[in-house]
Amino acid sequence: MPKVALITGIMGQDGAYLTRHLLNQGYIIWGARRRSSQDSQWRLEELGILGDVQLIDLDLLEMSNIIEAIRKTEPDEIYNLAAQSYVAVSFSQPVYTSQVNAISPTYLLESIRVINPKIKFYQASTSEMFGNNGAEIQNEESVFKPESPYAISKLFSHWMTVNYRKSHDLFACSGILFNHESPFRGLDFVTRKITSGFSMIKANKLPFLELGNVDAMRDWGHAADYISGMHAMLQQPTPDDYVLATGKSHSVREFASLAASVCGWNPEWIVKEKGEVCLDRKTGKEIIRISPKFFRPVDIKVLKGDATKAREILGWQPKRDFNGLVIEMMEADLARQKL
Ligand code: NAP
Ligand code: F7E
Repeated sequence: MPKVALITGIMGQDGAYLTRHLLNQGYIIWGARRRSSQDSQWRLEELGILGDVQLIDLDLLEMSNIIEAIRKTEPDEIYNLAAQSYVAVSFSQPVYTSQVNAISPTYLLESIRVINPKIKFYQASTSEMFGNNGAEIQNEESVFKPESPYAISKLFSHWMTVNYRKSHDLFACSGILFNHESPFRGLDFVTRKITSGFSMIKANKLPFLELGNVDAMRDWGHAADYISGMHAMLQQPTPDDYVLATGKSHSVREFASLAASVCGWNPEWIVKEKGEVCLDRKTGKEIIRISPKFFRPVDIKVLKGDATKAREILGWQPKRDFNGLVIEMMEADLARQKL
């Protein structure tokens, strides 16, 4: 009998890659998506797998949607990827963020406990939970010091997942994933904002790109690599929590400089009276302006993850590196502009 997986957030970046991965493993996929007036199916369409999944309407804020989805789909595994996933937005929508990211996963866990405690559960936790904890590198034992409503809401659902495992014996795992990107990344996250913005400058549709804190450093991996780790967590004899990360950290400035060079520019960062800018040295054209609009009330300076446990127990390790990721994302956005 093929296994059945219910994936919340199937229309997001990770949902699309996870669906492809599980289809390749012979799973039957139920994709939970919320109603939207915008086209959210494009990732599954681009991967050519939209027709291979069954979709079910589910807004995480409606407990009845969750109960009905679990009853109807009878899953072996639930991957909870749906979230208000924008850290910056969480500062202006803290209550909504907490409801979707903290309370809704609790609805899910409680529904599993009541309907069928044998269902395995994956919770999409995040490196943001570590915040500015002062450690050079973070693993499963590191101190959590969340710095945004997003991180706080995710820490709540992380501990709720751990608690349901301990108190109700659920097979519930928390994947503490560091930033992972791809050509399917949402347009507001900095990596895709850069690659899509640069492609629009090249196509003469945008004069220059505005960014915030370019000195922030993140451990950026490729989303397609991280999906197999999520699946592997639910295939172990016992449930546990795992960090997935590359172990290398780069600044937003490095990401933007490398993406600029893929576009054929020669980037030079200089401080002008109006603030810092990045120029193309060959033409003198401004390609980036630093704007206070995109700075956060609190930001995390640097994140770097230690995925030793995932490597040793899950046999997981990332295949793609930072340079390859930037080049792939930049080339994909140039191709989208037919450049
Ligand atoms: P994403 O592209 O933003 O996808 C999130 C999905 O959640 C979207 O499809 C969204 O639907 C859906 N969603 C939001 N609110 C919902 C609600 N109330 N009910 C039902 N669905 C809702 O995020 P991602 O990058 O794939 O990340 C997947 C998960 O991993 C998220 O939980 C994120 O917080 C977490 N995470 C991500 C990273 C990363 O670097 N990517 C790292 C650590 C953890 P719409 O399509 O309608 O907006
Ligand atoms: O910001 C800086 C910004 O929004 C990265 C989510 O998937 O990963 C993601 O959260 C850094 C921050 O991702 C702009 O201040 C500069 O320091 O791409 P981001 P994030 O906040 O790291 C974690 C692991 C998740 O769990 C989240 O769901 O880049 N930055 N200038 C900017 N960021 C944005 N978005 N836009 C800028 O203009």
